[in-house]
Amino acid sequence: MNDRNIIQTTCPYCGVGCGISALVNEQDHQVKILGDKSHPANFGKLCSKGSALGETVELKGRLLQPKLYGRDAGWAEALDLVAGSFINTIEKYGPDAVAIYGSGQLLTEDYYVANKLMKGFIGSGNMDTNSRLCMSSSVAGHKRAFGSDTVPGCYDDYEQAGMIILIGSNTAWCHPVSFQRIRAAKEANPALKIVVIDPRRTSSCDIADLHLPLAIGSDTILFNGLLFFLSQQNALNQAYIDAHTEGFSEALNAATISCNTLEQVAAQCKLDIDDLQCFYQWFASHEKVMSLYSQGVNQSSSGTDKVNAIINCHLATGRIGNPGTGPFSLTGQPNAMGGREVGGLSNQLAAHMDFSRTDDIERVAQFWGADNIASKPGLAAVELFDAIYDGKVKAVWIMGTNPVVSLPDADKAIQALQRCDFVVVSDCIAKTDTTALAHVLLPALGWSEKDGTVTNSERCISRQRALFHPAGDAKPDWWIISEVARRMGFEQAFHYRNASEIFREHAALSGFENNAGQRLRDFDISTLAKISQHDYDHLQPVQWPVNQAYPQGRARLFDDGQFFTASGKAQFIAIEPRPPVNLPDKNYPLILNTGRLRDQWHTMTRTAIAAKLNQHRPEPFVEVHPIDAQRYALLPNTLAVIESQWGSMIARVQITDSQQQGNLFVPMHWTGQYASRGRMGALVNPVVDPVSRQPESKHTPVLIKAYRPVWQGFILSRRELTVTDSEYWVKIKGEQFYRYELAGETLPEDWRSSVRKNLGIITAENAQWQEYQDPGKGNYRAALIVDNQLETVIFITAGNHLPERNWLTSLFVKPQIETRERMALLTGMPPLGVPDVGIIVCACFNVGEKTIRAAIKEKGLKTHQEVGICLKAGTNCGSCVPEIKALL
Ligand SMILES: Nc1nc2c(c(=O)[nH]1)N[C@H]1C(S)=C(S)[C@@H](COP(=O)(O)OP(=O)(O)OC[C@H]3O[C@@H](n4cnc5c(=O)[nH]c(N)nc54)[C@H](O)[C@@H]3O)O[C@H]1N2
Ligand SMILES: Nc1nc2c(c(=O)[nH]1)N[C@H]1C(S)=C(S)[C@@H](COP(=O)(O)OP(=O)(O)OC[C@H]3O[C@@H](n4cnc5c(=O)[nH]c(N)nc54)[C@H](O)[C@@H]3O)O[C@H]1N2
Ligand code: SF4
Ligand SMILES: [Mo]
Repeated sequence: MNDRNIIQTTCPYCGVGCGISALVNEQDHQVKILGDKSHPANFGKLCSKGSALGETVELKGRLLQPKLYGRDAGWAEALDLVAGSFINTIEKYGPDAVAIYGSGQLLTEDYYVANKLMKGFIGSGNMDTNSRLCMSSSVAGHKRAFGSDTVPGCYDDYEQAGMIILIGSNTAWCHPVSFQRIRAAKEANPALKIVVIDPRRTSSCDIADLHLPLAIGSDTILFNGLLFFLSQQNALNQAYIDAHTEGFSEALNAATISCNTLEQVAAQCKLDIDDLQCFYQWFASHEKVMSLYSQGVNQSSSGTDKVNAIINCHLATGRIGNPGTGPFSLTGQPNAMGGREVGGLSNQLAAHMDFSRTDDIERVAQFWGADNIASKPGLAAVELFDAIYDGKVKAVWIMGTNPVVSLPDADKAIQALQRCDFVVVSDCIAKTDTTALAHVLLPALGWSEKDGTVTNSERCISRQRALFHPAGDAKPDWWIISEVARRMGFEQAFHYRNASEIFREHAALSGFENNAGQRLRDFDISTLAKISQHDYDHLQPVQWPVNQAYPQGRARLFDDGQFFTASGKAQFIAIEPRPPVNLPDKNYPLILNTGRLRDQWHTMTRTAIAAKLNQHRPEPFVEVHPIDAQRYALLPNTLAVIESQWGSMIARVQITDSQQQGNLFVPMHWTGQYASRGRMGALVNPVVDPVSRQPESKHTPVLIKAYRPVWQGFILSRRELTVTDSEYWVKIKGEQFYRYELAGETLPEDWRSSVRKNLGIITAENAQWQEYQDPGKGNYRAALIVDNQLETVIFITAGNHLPERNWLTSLFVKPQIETRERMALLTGMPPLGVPDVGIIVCACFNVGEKTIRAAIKEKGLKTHQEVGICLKAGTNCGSCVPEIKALL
């Protein structure tokens, strides 16, 4: 490989938006991933997920051809069918009977075209996106306070801040490269105070001076309390309030009514009063405060109020727009921000214009040459799927999202799509829980083939560049949408030949009637409206606005105290705290909280392909506080059923006091592709915030009880098997093997024939079986060796004891299996003298827990840095440092 094969692109996962230098080997379809040292989001650093991208570009499992009602088809037929069905539905039932449900994982160009088609030309507002489940409370909160959806600050502020508050954000796992930057800032400046506000003690607490484990949903009380405290302590910036804001006294009044003593706030938030006071005092005494927040704030029935309660405190102290200060919404998806720029939410129109102003509607209609533009907002995600369920929306096109996993009340979403007349899904992966329900499947390019732009949390626009030629018949999303639009009769408006044409149009719209002097709209990249193909191809990361006043982009907004409201002043919002909707009761006494794991991305369609990323947390689990575990008779590592009024799941019990009593936590990632009963969305409360329409994903009343299968076991197999007939199964891809965790409710008469027959395990001529059966105890163990390599191991028991999987799994990468290993196989334990690495802690360098423990003990290691020097663990992305510290 030489320099010519190095392509600069952007990571397709989180909103940090890290730059990647990809060393491409087109011939072998392989790519080596390195951090791009010149990219301002990461300066060369990557986390475990970004580093493992090379393992996800394989073509196995990709959707490579259009499929119509289950059969392969060509593009022309597929596009005609989609266009024809949409036209027929619109003719019969009107434009609001069709919808597009998009995603913050589409590129800006894709997103722009989808939105333009639905709102501009079909004439319905029914284009919404998974960002409704993600950022819509932030969008709504920003608009209420600033008159625009503006993230004022930037990553450089981390180093300049005196205090950083992480609110409802597990930054260590969800924005790892930003977290490493904050950690480094703290190491360089130990006076930097870090406060984590999260009901759970997460890995992000590793660098915290203070952790406030507040009651779920009580953030508005906490920040109202802070506003009142600041006024009591004379810690307000009255000059700023007077000059640049409106509505302060109403906001303070509301705070005074609801949250006027520390005791009251502490009791309602279930916090220690000294900790609360400490936080308030630190906030009062630090001039440079940043509030970083994410889904613990947004995903709530009072999400928008939470956002404004936080912003209120920044406005009251004038801490916004200047280095090291400000509220900072950490965006989730790689292009959550780009989606907002093009107007992907059903209440938005385009280029930060929305349906609330008729002059916006006229302006966009004029720019697009659209005489049929929608005039009112469309349905928001949860309501959209309700409307599909009710038969009001009859044709839907889903792009780049997996709603039957990620929506609340997700079983209802399945039923909705089952009832729907016409379901189109564009995805790059063939088998997902949502593609399973599609009438038409359209193959989209994957990350490594796509070409366009994304915008990260700090408003930085970066290029994603194609590393490989398109796989199979896959096409860019913008192309697919444009082709359908043209077939629907909108030839003129969708005549795009490449992504840069779309980008230029998008940039031009942002500047259209947006004269800098008039301060109409924050989003303005008009300088890029005439960008040449060459310059687009070489576009370097740039933070919007990029206009006449700021041709090189702008790091911070609001430094001049000017906002995009009618008066030019920021608005305080009076917050009346409300409890979450649907509280626990005697039937459903616990609260289910949901969220993310370090090494998986959402519904696992891509991260679960990388064996490396499946090691950290291989199975769906539920975190339970020790007292709750006792109360509900749950033992560690056994299975439990969790039920809400909407649905149920099964997960492995993990008992931990990082969880509050009364709360459970499950990861959001597992789907029907990887687990029989792991879809947590089935349980989740479908209540939405009244302003943002964002669902309450972090607060569902549930019950938990032990699940007692008749038998349980696991299979490790070099080849993929079909194991779907046991009640509980989980499939995990490993390094040259597949692991299946199983449990069932009926014992077969004979394991031997049952297992071999049902699993279709080969018995080649040169295959050697080892077997042990103890029908009395219900134990069955078997190993199959083919050509001196381990092919399959099976461990089943009607009791509780099963060996750990680590040593057995390590045998699959060995070219030959040794005699002493073969002898030990059915014990499941390594022969004497062979080390067992334990559960993998460091995914980057594959270092296991037992290896780290042994090194700590034998070499007397005292710090995570020493562990790093000795074993390399924790020295790449650093996301496992909290776990290494816990082992120390
Ligand atoms: N590894 C990984 N990283 C990701 C993703 C991924 O799938 N995997 N997804 C990306 C996306 S799209 C997003 S949106 C972000 C999300 O990033 P985060 O928001 O950081 O992730 P979550 O784990 O969903 O939730 C964060 C925390 O909110 C807490 N929380 C729950 N309820 C409350 C509450 O009422 N108040 C407060 N203060 N906290 C509460 C939870 O306990 C949880 O620890 O991550 C992005 N990064
Ligand atoms: N209970 C609960 N529910 C949640 C959350 C939570 O914390 N708790 N978080 C919510 C949040 S913040 C989010 S962002 C959502 C995420 O939820 P989803 O959006 O449903 O999850 P993904 O797995 O990211 O789905 C992306 C899909 O797009 C496909 N894809 C990837 N790239 C492309 C592309 O370029 N083009 C096309 N056409 N397809 C592509 C992938 O294969 C995958 O099937 O989940 C939400 N749901
Ligand atoms: S922090 Fe990790 S997942 Fe997020 S953009 Fe960077 S490398 Fe990708
Ligand atoms: Mo998200």
